[in-house]
Formats: sequence, C-alpha cells, structure tokens
Amino acid sequence: MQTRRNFLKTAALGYASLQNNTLFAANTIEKTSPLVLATWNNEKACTVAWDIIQKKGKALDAVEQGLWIPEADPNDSSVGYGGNPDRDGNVTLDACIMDENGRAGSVTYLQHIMHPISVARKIMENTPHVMLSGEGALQFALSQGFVKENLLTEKAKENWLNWCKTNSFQPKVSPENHDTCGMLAIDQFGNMSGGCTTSGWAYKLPGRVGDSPVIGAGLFVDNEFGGATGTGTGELALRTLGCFLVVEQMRCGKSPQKACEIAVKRIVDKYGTENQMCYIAADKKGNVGAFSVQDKFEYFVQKDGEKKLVKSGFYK
Ligand code: SD4
Repeated sequence: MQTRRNFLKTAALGYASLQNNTLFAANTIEKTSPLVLATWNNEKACTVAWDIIQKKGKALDAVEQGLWIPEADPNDSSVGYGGNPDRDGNVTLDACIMDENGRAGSVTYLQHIMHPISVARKIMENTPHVMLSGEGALQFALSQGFVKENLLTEKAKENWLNWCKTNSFQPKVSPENHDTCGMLAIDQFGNMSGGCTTSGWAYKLPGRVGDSPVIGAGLFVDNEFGGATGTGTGELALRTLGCFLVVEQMRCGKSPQKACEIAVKRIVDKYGTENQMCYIAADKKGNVGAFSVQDKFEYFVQKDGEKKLVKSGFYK
C-alpha cells in the first residue's frame, strides 16, 4: 500500500533523479560559443546582432536589434514595414521574444507599429503578461512611447490591389509567401535568446494569427538546452507546437539537426507535404540544425570565423 512516507520517499527519489538528469545534461555542455542564426538570407540582421555580441552585449539585445532590420525594410514583404497586408488591406503584425531566463513577450495582430519585436520585449519586461493582441497591444505600445505609422507601402498596396482583382478573395498558401525572420543568438556569457517577427500570411483573413507570436509554435528557447524558431505555413507549427517539439527533442539528447527533422516529420505524418514549414535550431554548444518540409528554405549562420548562407535539407 502506498503510505504517505512511501509516497514522500518515491517523490524524493524521482526528484533526485530528475535533478541528476538535469545536472548530467547540463554537465555535458562543455563550452558555449557565440552564435547568431536566422531564417532566410537575413545577413544584415545577423551582422547587427553579431556586432552587439562581439561588444559583449546580451543575446536579448542582439536579437531585438537584429530583427529591427527586416522590420524596417520596405522591401521585405513578409515582415513589418512593407509587409503584405491581410485580405482587407491592413498590415497586421505578429512577433515574440524569449530570453535566457525563460521569460517571454508576444504581440499578435498589432497594427501601425514599426517594431513589434520591441513591443513584445516591453510586454515581457514591463507587464505580468506574455501576450497582448490587436487594439490592446496597440494601446500598450503607444503608452510605452511607440509611434503610430502607416506600414502599407505603395508597392505592397499595389500588389494587394492586383491580388484583389485576380483572386477569389481567399488566402492561398504559396512557398514564395514566406520570409518571416526568426533569430536565435548566444552571447559571450553563454546565454541564449530568440525572437520571431512577421506580417504573416499574405492576404490572410482579417484577425488571423500565425505561429510566429506563439511561444512554442514559432519560437522556443530553453537556455539550458537550446532554441528553435521557424517560418512557413504557421498553421502547421501551431498544430504541432513545432518549436517546443524541437527544443524538447534536444532536451532528450537529440542534435539540433535531428530535432528539426523530427518536428518536420511530425508535420508530414499528420498533414502531408502539401505546405511548407521550416525550422532552425541551435544547442548551447552552438551546434546548429535546420530542416523543412519542402525545398527552397535557407538560413543564415554567423559564429567565430564563419558567416554563411546555408541551404536547408528538406523532406520532399
Ligand atoms: C505565419 N509563419 O504567419 C508565418 C508566415 C511566414 O514568412 O513564415 N512567413 O504563418
């Protein structure tokens, strides 16, 4: 029979072995080396982040300021200013950030603010919440000193107007539709942070929120083991909590590469290969991995003596 004393003893043993596992895993981390890793060809964003890390800055600052680059780039049609609007012509932004202490901040369906990643950081640092959405997120941003701007560029407006003429007013997934910037960084203190920012699926239904601002779907960082972020058809990462899955696999001892492959395989097994989803991951030693459902995904990696665009492996 399970007595209270037995229960306490078993619980204590379980706790001890859990502790040992954790300690064992932590001990296997021999050395961390600074790293910046981002989805797609985000070289400029990585350079900004890397410079911060080189100057002994924090990974959190590196990620935030690195992501300012695509957010402010009018030619990046998937992020921030210049991003494709929703079906009704409104640019609505999703972003999240996670630091080395497991803290997180996120904005969804935010309009008129150039740097949603910074609003996400303010939510993380200045409120007891993780996620603010829509009008509430906008009001919060304004209260923090962010200014309201028009994010719909003439080019994005023209493309949207053309789309309105030629489509059945239904959002359509296309592999070219993805340029979300997800970024992971490890600083010289061995700490990892991550962020992800997007204007989401072009011409999406108004109100739609993707994976990018959802902790565990579009981003997850566990400073003890590693982090992951993603880009692609957000619904696939939302349904499988993809980035959490990748990090959890690393926690169980898988390499970042194997962990990304497992998360992609989960998607393929359940939903087939019709839509694209891509993951990048890094462990605390600075090993990186990436994998996608379909071809054409690439990512940028920068570490000591190395700075390159890499073509990801893919399932189909
Ligand atoms: C989303 N994952 O909103 C994002 C889209 C994306 O580059 O990756 N775009 O579903």
